[in-house]
Amino acid sequence: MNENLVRGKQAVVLGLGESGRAAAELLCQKGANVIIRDNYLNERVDQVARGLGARGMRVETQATGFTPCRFDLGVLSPGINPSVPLVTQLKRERVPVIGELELAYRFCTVPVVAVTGTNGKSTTTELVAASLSAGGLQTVACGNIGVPFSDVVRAGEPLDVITLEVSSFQLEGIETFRPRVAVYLNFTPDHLDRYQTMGEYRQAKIRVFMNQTAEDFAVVNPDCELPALAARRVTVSAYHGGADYTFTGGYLCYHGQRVLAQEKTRLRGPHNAENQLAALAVADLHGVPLTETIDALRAYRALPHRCEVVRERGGVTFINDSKATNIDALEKALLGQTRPVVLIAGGKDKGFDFAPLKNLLAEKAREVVAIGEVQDKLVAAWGQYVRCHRAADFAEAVSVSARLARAGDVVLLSPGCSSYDMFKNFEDRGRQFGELVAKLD
Ligand code: UMA
Repeated sequence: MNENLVRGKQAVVLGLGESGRAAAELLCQKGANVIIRDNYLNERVDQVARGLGARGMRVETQATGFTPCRFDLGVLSPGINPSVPLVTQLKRERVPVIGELELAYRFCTVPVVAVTGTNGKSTTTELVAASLSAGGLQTVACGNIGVPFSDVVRAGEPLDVITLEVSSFQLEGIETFRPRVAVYLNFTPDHLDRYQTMGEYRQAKIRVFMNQTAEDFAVVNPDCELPALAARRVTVSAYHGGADYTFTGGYLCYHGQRVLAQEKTRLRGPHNAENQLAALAVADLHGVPLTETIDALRAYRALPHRCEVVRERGGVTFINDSKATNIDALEKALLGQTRPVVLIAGGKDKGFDFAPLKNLLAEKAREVVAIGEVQDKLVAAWGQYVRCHRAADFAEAVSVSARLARAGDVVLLSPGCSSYDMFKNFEDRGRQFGELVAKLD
């Protein structure tokens, strides 16, 4: 973006979470006058608002009221549904509204690798960043993974490439965003509390390709239904022998040649193999020698809250898979279990149909402890196939699970739902699980 397009202009940032704060700081650095609007006033918003206020940015909440003002640009945080009045009013006033990702991209001077998909995005983003770094390229992992893209752009570090995790919410707000490499890992039901249909969710996701040209690359899973792509395709799949990168007999392979045995890495299962294959593909596109990528894949440790063993107690293994915020992730976690499972599942209702998991549950789970907003829905969907219990709160869920588990079992927290009905986020849920499990005698 030409800085003059922002300098001296009146910008409004919607949402004062991580993205909103970062977008406001970037706009301020580029010389815009910035107002930030957030529907909710809480301690965190108040604290961030003070910091920004000291640097000339004004924060308005529903509590303070929104001052009438003519804006030249609106920047939307990804978690805010574009259909809420905060956004529709701006659109009615014909103020151009873009997402935080688009804003950062307009000031970004470095090529971007964008990683999207329903599951595995963060792991793949980290694997890609580690592989590129191993090849001597300066990169950072940012975006939906936690560090806002706008912060990285504002910092202006001399990078060779930006490794960016992108969500469907972020992609809704792009206009010119054009990744040099777009990685599309998989597509399964999620976010049906935001999207009316799966089609709508897919439309948002495939926007990652919309500005790519024949000079760019799309690393895709051939299992995904995709439109014709302008970018050059590289395929990765753990299930399709015909893909460029495959997973065969426990080996990550390139055009049928074994590259690395997965058991030499710390990740397991076909879903992780696809994440690793995507990293191999991206590293190769950047000219990273294979030996360096292999070293990076071998050294990589799984992120917390993803099938993480937190304790062994009396022959029972407690596993924290709090990152499983949709059914597909829960299914993958169950498929990976070789011992009887006591499952803790449930949380905020995102509109999922839980019935399709009933046979897998009957096969893998001894008991289910249901939590959160979807508790009744889970019991109705699974109650005939596996013994289900309702827990009044999370502490009870953990203590009941521990009591139900026998030596040789696994207590698996893999909620299949987001956490916002009971926790700050999935990390908070996973952390509380670890603490409660640690306290069991
Ligand atoms: N708010 C309103 N009005 C509303 C809704 C929210 O004012 O109607 C305000 C809230 O009061 C809050 C702010 O908006 O102050 C929150 O904004 P946000 O939900 O966009 O959250 P951020 O803190 O900016 O975090 C976002 C991503 N969150 C979402 O997309 C929901 C983070 O991804 C990301 O790490 C961060 O930007 C930095 O890029 C998290 C996530 O859960 C991990 N992502 C989803 C997922 O992975 O499934 C998409």
